[in-house]
Amino acid sequence: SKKPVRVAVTGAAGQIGYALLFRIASGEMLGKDQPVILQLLEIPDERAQNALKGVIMELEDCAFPLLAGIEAHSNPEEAFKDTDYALLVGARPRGPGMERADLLAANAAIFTVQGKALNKVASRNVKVLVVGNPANTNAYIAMKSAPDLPAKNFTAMLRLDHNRAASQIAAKTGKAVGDIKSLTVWGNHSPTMYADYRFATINGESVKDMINDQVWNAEVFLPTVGKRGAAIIAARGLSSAASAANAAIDHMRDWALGSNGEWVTMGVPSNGEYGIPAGIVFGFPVTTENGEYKIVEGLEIDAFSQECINKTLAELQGEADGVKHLL
Ligand code: NAX
Repeated sequence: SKKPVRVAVTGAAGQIGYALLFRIASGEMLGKDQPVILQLLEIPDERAQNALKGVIMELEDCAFPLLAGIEAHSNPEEAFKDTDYALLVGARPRGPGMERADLLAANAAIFTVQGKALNKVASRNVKVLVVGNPANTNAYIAMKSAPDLPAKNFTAMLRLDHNRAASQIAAKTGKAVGDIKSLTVWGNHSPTMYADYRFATINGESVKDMINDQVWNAEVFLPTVGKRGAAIIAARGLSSAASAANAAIDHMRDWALGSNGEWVTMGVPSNGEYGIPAGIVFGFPVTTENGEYKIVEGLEIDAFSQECINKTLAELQGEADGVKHLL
């Protein structure tokens, strides 16, 4: 049987953590033959650490055959020790009256510390997924704080936006969501993201031709996907958790085990593709194989798409400028 791998999860006592850890431990992320050791991080606060203890009791009570160990931590340098995968879910939420700049600064502090800790103690091949918002900029900060690790190992979660886009397209076309191929979401995980179905197909047929309605694209589809998080908060009184955890599983599973030639969306540091400045963590279409992702290149960007990409890029550059002095 395989040697266990180490999976660090931050914010482990939060709502996404509660929807995520059980699926990692059951083998849905890394395969039904891959034992895992969970290295869980929470803030030192007594309530958070107690909640974490409760989650660990429940994990134990599942008696997952693949769960080879569970650790609880309050120090990132211990939580990230030798870790092969790091899911950075914990972040500072926007409090009442908190300005965007304060939010950026609070998260910059968290992700600087965590980036440095990864740099110091994680496996040199660690695969990092940042879920905590602002996810792209937090990934950028962690990456910049970890100069000894390959930049390409730092990614941000755009997969929830991708999956939301797929579900809207399935509803619009009346086709099965699992048959949708070559969909992507460009840019920032925020309402400015650009979900792009121009290249998408269903059973070989073009989705764009099937829908053939640019007004629906611009005025219904994009705002629906972009504001889906807010719609869920309005309905549930809490932000998306199970769907976010599911997207994190999808992202890591595809990265680790491959996408079999299919496109998936990941937020990854640009190497200059599509004119996105190098280093900016941007949602791109990628394919994955042998534990590596590759940005799909050479796609045509029409005027409407360019405008959408420019808008989400401008927002990301604004966020990067906002934390520049902290790095
Ligand atoms: P919760 O508030 O339920 O849980 C967050 C947990 O993180 C808390 O238990 C908190 O104590 C812990 N935490 C805070 N700072 C920490 C630190 N420095 N080290 C370790 N743990 C820390 O939030 P939840 O609903 O689980 O959401 C977590 C994050 O995901 C939020 O930032 C949220 O905005 C973000 N999301 C990102 C999504 C994406 O698609 N990228 C979608 C879903 C979600 O909104």
